[in-house]
Amino acid sequence: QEVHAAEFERTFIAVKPDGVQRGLSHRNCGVMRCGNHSTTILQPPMRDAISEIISRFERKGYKLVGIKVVVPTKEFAGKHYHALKDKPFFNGLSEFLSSGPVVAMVWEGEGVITYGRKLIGATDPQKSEPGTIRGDLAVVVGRNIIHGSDGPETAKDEINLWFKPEELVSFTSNAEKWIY
Ligand code: RTP
Repeated sequence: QEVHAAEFERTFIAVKPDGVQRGLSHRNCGVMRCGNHSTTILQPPMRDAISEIISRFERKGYKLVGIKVVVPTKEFAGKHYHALKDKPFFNGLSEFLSSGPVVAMVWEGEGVITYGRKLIGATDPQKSEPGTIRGDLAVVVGRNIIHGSDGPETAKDEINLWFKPEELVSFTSNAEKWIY
């Protein structure tokens, strides 16, 4: 089946500050001593939130077409979550999203918006199935480590909000004819 990259849909995925910090935090680091040197080593469960998320999308067959690390302002975070502006947790949520680095990504592929949400799992990690990103890696709703667009319109809006067109690439990977 011949499919053109241009036909594929795109979604906005973000590793939120909790997911990023889970990976970079020195809270649980170990120290290895070697002669006069002491080296900090991140313990395996703490170093892999970003790579784990990327690899789950990659393994499925989706394609990364944009990625950057940003610390959004609270105002920007508020724009991102504008649909939730009447919720009691809106202020805290915007503050939280702007509290540290976020890994912003655009993923491309057939069904990536809906299936991406499946990979992510239910909003509340207590309700996400094991095997999903939140089910496997998160515990509470306020720290559910990842965001994914919930439909074609939000995907378009969120991609436009976070990325300039020139920050996204369009390419056909060699693997594609074995995926589609
Ligand atoms: P996201 O937009 O982050 O992918 O999450 P979602 O669609 O699964 O959930 P949504 O209802 O859009 O909520 C956005 C984020 O708000 C936080 N939240 N906190 N009761 C609460 O304290 C509460 N409910 C939602 C979560 O971080 C959720 O991902």
